[in-house]
Amino acid sequence: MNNTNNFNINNISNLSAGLRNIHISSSDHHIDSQGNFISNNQYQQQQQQQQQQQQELIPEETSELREFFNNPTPAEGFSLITHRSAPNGFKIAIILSELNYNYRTIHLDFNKNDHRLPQFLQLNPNGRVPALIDHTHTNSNDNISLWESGSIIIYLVNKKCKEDNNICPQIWSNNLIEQSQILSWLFFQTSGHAPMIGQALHFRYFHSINLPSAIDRYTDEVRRVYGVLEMALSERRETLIMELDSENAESYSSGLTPLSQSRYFDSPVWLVGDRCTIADLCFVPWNYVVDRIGIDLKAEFPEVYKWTKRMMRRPAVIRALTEA
Ligand SMILES: N[C@@H](CCC(=O)N[C@@H](CS)C(=O)NCC(=O)O)C(=O)O
Repeated sequence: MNNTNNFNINNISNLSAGLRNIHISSSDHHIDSQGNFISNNQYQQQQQQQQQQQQELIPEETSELREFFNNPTPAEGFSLITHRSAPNGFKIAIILSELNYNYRTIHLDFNKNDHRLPQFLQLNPNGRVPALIDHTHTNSNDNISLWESGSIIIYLVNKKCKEDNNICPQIWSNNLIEQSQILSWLFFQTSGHAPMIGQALHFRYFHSINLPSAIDRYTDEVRRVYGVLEMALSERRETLIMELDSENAESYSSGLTPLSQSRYFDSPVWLVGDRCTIADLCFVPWNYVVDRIGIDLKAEFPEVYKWTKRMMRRPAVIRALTEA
């Protein structure tokens, strides 16, 4: 593991590589897929042509997803339908991997309109990734299909809990209060964190015209969200230091000694309880790409940075980010 600012880990590049292929726009020019500068007008014409081409499904087109639907092989475990650069798909890969579930990944190709295939829309009426198929239901011939990353995560941890005679996996809880706290962060991630980064990326790299006010609005909102996380993690840090470093507690609370001098300043802290849960893990893939919208976690949100780095060292997370 490399300790650099942007969490470089050998081969954890599917996500980043996908995002790095996007076209970078500025006020009066764009860069096309061959790396040439083109004007706004040319860019808009290209976009219109692409959109027209995408209106129709091309039946003879081949793709991983079409292959998957056309030749259903006897499946075991789970099938995760995602995209090579979709952070929401990596979220599910991380949880599957943390729970030691077997899964295979099918990559959908938006350029081939895979997301409009009727078979895919049956799995996910929203036509987005991820979608997950659970092939493990022995008492039913039907595979269970799931969509919406938050809902899929809750399904997986509850399923594991049931399989293990109601012993919950470490990343979940069977305590109602803790569950509700975990779910608050999970819902916050899916409704307030991911979509804002998605919009910031869109207006920065994909939108047909340059709209600085939209870029600023979404980037500022992402910063606000990271402020919420930074505050929560800093509070956990303070509580941890006051508890474990009790002989110096007075000096810390009077401000004589900065908390950063505590030997517990780099100890793990988590959003809920004293262990890593789905509340924390769901943020990882998005934290990994946020530098693309000009946010430097290390400099601006140091607790978020330490927390993310710690999660990215987990073997299950490394497996998911390199294999999914
Ligand atoms: N709320 C959904 C969001 C799904 C979503 O928007 N996924 C992105 C990839 S991370 C996608 O499919 N984007 C394609 C598009 O917007 O056309 C979830 O959490 O599953």
